[in-house]
Amino acid sequence: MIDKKILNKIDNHLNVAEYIKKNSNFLRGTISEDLNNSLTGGFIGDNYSLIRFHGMYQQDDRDIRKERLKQKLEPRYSIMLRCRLPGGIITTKQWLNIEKFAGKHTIYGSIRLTNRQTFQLHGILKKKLKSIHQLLNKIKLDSLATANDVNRNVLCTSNPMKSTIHLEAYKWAKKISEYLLPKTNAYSEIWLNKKKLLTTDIEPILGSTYLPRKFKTSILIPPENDVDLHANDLNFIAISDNENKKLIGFNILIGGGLSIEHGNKKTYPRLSTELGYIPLYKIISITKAIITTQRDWGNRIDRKNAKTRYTIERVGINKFKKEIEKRAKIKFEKIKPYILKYRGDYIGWTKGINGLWNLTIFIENGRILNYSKFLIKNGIKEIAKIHKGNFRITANQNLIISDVLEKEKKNINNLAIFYGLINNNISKQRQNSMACVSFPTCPLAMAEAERILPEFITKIEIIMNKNNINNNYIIFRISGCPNGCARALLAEIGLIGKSLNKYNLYLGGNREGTRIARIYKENIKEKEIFKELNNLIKLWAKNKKKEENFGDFVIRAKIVKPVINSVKDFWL
Ligand code: SRM
Ligand code: SF4
Repeated sequence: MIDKKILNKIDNHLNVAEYIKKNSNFLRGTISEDLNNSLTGGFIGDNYSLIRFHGMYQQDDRDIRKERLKQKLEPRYSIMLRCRLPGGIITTKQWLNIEKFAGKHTIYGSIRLTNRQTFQLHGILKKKLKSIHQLLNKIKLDSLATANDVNRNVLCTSNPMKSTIHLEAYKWAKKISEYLLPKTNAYSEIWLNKKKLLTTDIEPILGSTYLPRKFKTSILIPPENDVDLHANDLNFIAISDNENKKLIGFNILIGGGLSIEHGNKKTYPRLSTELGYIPLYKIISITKAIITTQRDWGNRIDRKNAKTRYTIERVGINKFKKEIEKRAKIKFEKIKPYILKYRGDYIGWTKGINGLWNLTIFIENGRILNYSKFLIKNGIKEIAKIHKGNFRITANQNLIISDVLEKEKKNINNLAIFYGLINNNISKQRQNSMACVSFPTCPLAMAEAERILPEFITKIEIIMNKNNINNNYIIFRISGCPNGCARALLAEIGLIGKSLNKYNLYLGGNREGTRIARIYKENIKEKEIFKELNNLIKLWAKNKKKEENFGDFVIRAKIVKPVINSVKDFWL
């Protein structure tokens, strides 16, 4: 661990995270030594941060933290592991292996689907870490680069129902993910017991100090915006030929992101900016140019200002674009027309144009667990045993049993009904709501999110019923803190945790996910939240134009001013 005082003497410019990376020997640190240290359940010093590059976060159970401190015990440390799963596709064989491990070594045996199309395993003890990495390796998965200053899990529109180009788009998500992976051998040495290579590590794309901050990439197939493109640094919008049969290229959009800090006006959410269109063969050179420009130009002094969106605002979008064109030796063509319409998943059975069936299962909070009423986890396991296709995790924390043959459908349907995976009573409102993990595992949580979402939705459902609009819905999201993991700033109604039981209430995002919500009430408790929602939903039900959605209504009715250019007007 580097002494901060020494650091300041050496250089008082770069932030500490930069020194940790620089001195990590290409992400090795002393992780191996820490693994053998049985005096603590956690990782010490720089390793706390370095294990993130390997896809793991050190956590403790916040519900019992105070009690353990009182008893002079170390917090109950354990590790959350996040898998790398570009486009969210996992084979049923892989699933069965993961589910077996989770059953033995995670909190309540749970698997948590995330809104970046992968899964997290919470509560793994340090001594079990090598086994999970070796298992992942055996089934051709890994958790490399799912956290910290690298390109994260690459998203790809998940619903295969309508699109002939889905498979091609997915292949690109995988290719980009692999292309941008760290090249260091550290992961293999530490977790897979592979020998240290004699050659020197080099990181031709990410560089020896990796990126200034996390970097997020998405591929989306219009009109779906299920991946919420505006939460990502780099976005590829799929463009197909005139017959909509072949992928021909992508529109490129950059600089999206949602995290803020309460009251810190130097932070702001930002929508992605359109750069232009590129044909398929230029994808890799464009990807490299964009990520290396952010690598070289991103702020390494202030981490709160280090993401691509801040770099773009500092240097100007035109300069950023020119640099990309120079590095990639290309000229962007004009953006090709596209429309965005939906963000949700199609819960239930749908038939793809390839003749295969897909069953999208609604998973509340993405939490795959055996509940007392429904054995969700067992149900998915039983389906995995007989299903010949794949599973797909969606960016809305749901699961698709994809590419089901006609002859398989009946058996899968029966299992899904038996285990409560098909439930026609789930309202549209519930389907279009989302929360982040928050308490008890997230160290940054300020207020509850996942644990209170179900009950908050029930209250919204009651209000909708009262106003005879129970067939309608409002995109509703709760983030436990302003890091904004549930993408609450792109919701029609968003709650962002301020402190225990208190939230800021945001209104005015739209259904398509192309408008940022604005703060309406600050620091309010549940009772006040529902008093406000009661009034607002009643007003909407009474005064809305025929197809007018809640987010558009609150803008038209001047309940909140629209956020037009978030860089300038988000904090007004
Ligand atoms: Fe997130 C940090 C959970 C999507 C913005 N996020 C965290 C950590 C790892 C807390 C930490 O740093 O110790 C949370 C772990 C909680 C736990 O116990 O599991 C966490 N983030 C999640 C997940 C699991 C939420 C979910 O319920 O699905 C999502 C995992 C995605 C994945 O598989 O990779 C998740 N996080 C997001 C998103 C949404 C997205 O990417 O589409 C955002 C907002 C978009 C953006 O980046 O602007 C997001 N998470 C953050 C931030 C703020 C980053 C920033 O730019 O400042 C942090 C804090 C940080 O990185 O310092 C954070
Ligand atoms: Fe944790 Fe905050 Fe992200 Fe929720 S939004 S998971 S509380 S970091």
